[in-house]
Amino acid sequence: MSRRPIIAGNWKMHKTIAEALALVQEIKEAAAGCDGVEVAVCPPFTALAPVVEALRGTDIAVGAQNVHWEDKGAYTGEISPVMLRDAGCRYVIIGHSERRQYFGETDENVNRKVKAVFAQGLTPIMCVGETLAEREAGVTEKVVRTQTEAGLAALTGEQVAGMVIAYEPVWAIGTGKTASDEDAQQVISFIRGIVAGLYGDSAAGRVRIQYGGSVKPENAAGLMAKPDIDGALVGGASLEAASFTGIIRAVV
Ligand code: G2H
Repeated sequence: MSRRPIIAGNWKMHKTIAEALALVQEIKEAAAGCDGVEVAVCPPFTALAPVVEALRGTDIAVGAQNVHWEDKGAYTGEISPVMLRDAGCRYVIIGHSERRQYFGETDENVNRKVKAVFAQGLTPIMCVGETLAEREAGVTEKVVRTQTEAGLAALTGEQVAGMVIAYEPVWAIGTGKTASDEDAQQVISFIRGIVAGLYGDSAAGRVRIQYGGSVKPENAAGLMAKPDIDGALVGGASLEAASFTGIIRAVV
């Protein structure tokens, strides 16, 4: 089954509106013609609407980095799926390890958010991954299974087939350490197997599963050559047009 890879830039808490617009202008020019790969950028909330406007008429999608599960209400400081749809987003990153680690994101909340995002016609990029201590304790598969099963609970097979899962080993995030191509392929294939068990072979064959964690132009081609790796969620290297488009070009 052929799946179109997706390279998504997770800008985290970087870029003012002016900086965001300058970056997408460069990405737009440099990524022109890279048709074999889907490209998405995930700016901070403040830059979402201006970036959507700047990318209008291109194939580059825009995503948010977090969301609340309610559509509206007394949740000071939160942003709802309705607001993200209104701003022109297509994707929403959910359950990034930094949300889990610093902001108490639980598997249950990840699942609520995934369902809420689907209800507004948006597509979740759901992140899972083990810490260094968990990897060293030999419980990577147990952790990834728990996160994946909880995050995907009560979805339909069609929803799962259409979403994106990002495998991001926490020890490889922003550290310069990348999982080896084989390690990443092994865990991502394991995740695809979990999806097959829950939602059947068709959903497992269609769901796109990215790798994330210190992806750079130098290591992207090897990772993307693996049969189950369908793109990358890129942090640090997505903040400069040259490195981000270098990764895109390594895939096409
Ligand atoms: C993992 C990744 C983006 P980086 O968090 O989601 O960041 O590429 O900087 O490791």
